[in-house]
Amino acid sequence: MNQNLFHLLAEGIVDPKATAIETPDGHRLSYADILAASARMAHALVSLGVVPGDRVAAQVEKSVPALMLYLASLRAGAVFLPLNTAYTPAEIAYFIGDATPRLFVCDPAAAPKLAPVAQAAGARLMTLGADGSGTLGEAAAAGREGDFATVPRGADDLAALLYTSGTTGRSKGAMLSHGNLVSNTRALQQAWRFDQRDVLIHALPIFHTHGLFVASNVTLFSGASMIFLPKFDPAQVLGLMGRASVLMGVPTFYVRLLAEPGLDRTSTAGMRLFVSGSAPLLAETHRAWQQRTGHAILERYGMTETNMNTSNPYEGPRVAGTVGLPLPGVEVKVTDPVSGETLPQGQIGMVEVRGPNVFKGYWQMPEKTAAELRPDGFFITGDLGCFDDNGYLQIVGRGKDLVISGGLNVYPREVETEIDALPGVVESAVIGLSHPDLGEAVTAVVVPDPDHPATESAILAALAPRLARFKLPKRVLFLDELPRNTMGKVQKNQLRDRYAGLYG
Ligand code: MCA
Ligand code: AMP
Repeated sequence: MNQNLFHLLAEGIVDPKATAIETPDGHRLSYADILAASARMAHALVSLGVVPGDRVAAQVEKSVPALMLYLASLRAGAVFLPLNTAYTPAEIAYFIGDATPRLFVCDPAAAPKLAPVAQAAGARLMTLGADGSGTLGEAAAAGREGDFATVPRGADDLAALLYTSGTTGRSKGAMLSHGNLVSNTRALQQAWRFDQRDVLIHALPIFHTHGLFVASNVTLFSGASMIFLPKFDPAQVLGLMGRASVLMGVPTFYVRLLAEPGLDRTSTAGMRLFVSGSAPLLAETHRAWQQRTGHAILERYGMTETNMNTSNPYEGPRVAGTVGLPLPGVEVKVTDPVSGETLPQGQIGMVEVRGPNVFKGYWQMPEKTAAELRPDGFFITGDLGCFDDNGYLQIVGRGKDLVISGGLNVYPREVETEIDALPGVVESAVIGLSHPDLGEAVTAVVVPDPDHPATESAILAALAPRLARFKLPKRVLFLDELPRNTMGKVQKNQLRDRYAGLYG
């Protein structure tokens, strides 16, 4: 049986005339329109030489054509590789050099600076604008064929490759299969009671798991519709709540919405569900939201490698500060980080997960895969947690050195490597400090060269062309030396304590 995610999605369409996507400019696409548009795009991919198993990489603005590119890649049996629009050409060079895609699709305006990057990786460069312009958009529009035989795929065949930075070394491509994505979509549909009456406010980017898989796949598999916004704007989102039913967001969405004076019980009365994930939701945000709107935000927990693992219940208490219960079909255990033995309930340890949601390993990195994915199928998440008396999981910290800023992951090692290479710097430590809007703010602590000390502005200016803007430190602080333990390891906890409160 064909286990291609798109085939299963299409097979489940009950009403082809129902609206699947609408955009703020009033444009509507029915499910029949999606079938036809993704078919035309899939024909264009095939005509460009894409064969099953090929990677199709894309750094494109969030738009309906961009979503069609994702669906078309699935239909053609290709492996879709979405890339954050904030990545610099230097960052893109690594991803496409590693993944060797057949095609690299970028925004028409970015083509001149990305052409050499595509060429170096041996990828054919195509362009796709948010309005459907560009060489790929034109190729799709030229094809009249509104039908395409979706390529048969098995559950274990790859559907997507999503890069996630490692604590050491370079980013790793997490290989996600059709079976991974479909099983998680179905688990979430069931857990969150999605059906064709739902209208999702889609304000997340579509280059990560949250916006691409959780939000889009769940909506489309349910026959529901989504209001597809190019980016998150709190006033616009609030204004749409009168005719929507669900919002999915990172905690920063909820913090910013709480600053909107119009957020109250009346403006949210038609909504049935607010979901938060990708970073910890502060219990105080959860409580403030409930007081203002009467709704309890449903917090869930996931990862690029595993899709979603746990969720607070739809019916039953949604407990602030917890990420809820394992989703159907997902096993979660808390283990001793050294021995790997399961710990008794209540004890803090490493969170490990197993299930049909767990990825197939890291692209061409068997040693990294072996280090994080146990032979019995449990994936070592790098998150520290414990189960409470009611079986709810709490994430209490991270065993991995990672900063999550506005729902986007920043690996300190990557930023430190760039800073350490700059003139006037002896060494650096990059930490996350509590930030009222972003949750955590990337902050650099630098030991300057006493003879020619680097300045904050010089460091930031030098990093800007190298790193995506969300990775740039919000502040650079200077110290004569970094605190170290007897083993010589930098004590980041001491730095976090010392500068706690920097951002208010
Ligand atoms: C933008 N900037 C940021 C961030 N976003 N800085 C730090 N952290 C960020 N997240 C910078 C920009 O570079 C710019 O800097 C300035 O802030 C304002 O940019 P702007 O575009 O206006 O920002 P924004 O539109 O207000 O964006 C903030 C945001 C956005 C809405 C929170 O970052 C966002 O949509 N985050 C969601 C990310 C997400 O989908 N995560 C899910 C990953 P300058 O002024 O210097 O140019 S999937 C995942 O984690 C797992 C699987 C899971 O469980 O879901
Ligand atoms: P990513 O690499 O983008 O897949 O980020 C996954 C990481 O985000 C997880 O390993 C957690 O550290 C974090 N995360 C996601 N959801 C939550 C949540 N609800 N609470 C705390 N941390 C979360």
